[in-house]
Amino acid sequence: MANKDWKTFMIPYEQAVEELKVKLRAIRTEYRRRNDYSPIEFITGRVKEISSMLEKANKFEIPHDRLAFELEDIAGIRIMCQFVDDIAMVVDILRKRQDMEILYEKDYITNVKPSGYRSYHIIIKYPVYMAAGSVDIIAEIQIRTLAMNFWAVTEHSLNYKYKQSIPEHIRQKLKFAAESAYQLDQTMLDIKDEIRDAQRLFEVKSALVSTI
Ligand code: 0O2
Repeated sequence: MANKDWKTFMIPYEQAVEELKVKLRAIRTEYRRRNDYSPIEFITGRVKEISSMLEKANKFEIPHDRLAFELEDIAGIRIMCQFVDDIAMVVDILRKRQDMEILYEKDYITNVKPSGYRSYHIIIKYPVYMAAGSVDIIAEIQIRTLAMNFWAVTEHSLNYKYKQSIPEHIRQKLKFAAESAYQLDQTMLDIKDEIRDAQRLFEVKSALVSTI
């Protein structure tokens, strides 16, 4: 397929990512407007680079006409939460939605990956309304804490640097760091109520200052 055709192939994925970011950010806005605690801290989204999509297709010998079915993260959304138990709240919110169908879920928090990776993945089917009609696309939503995200983003960049072959001594450090991030999440969970009270007070103070 020519580069121009790949760009056309990506249009519904780009639209899906934009729509999902708006819709999911609206959940956070709603909680905030009601002065309630939001289980969503922030959201990012991206479409896979055409080059890395083709690299993955090559690696797993996926024919190009099967990519839309077999590559589930061409459209990817990441939801970051402050606390581990926020993840279950976000999953519940997503399970109730009518605008997407959950195909399956992967719990890499209970089933930690050998690398140390923790995250909750939901694979969805999402309809995108294009000029010619609707197209169902597959997208991946990753839900994780800020600590899990810090670890994953760092490990991802090291994997990129070392072309997927991170030296053993660094790999060991990363595993240790993953456990430290997990411990941090557990400790923060223990004092969640204290932290939430403090954040509420801080928000009231900031609002007062901004009106002066
Ligand atoms: P990118 O650049 O983020 O798009 P498999 O790898 O075959 O076991 P599968 O089906 O490809 O599994 O998907 P998986 O592992 O459920 O989820 C794939 C995505 O999850 C990855 O996409 C990463 O975003 C993230 N992920 C999974 N494992 C790890 C890990 O060990 N470290 C980090 N940092 N991220 C991970 P891509 O395409 O690999 O990368």
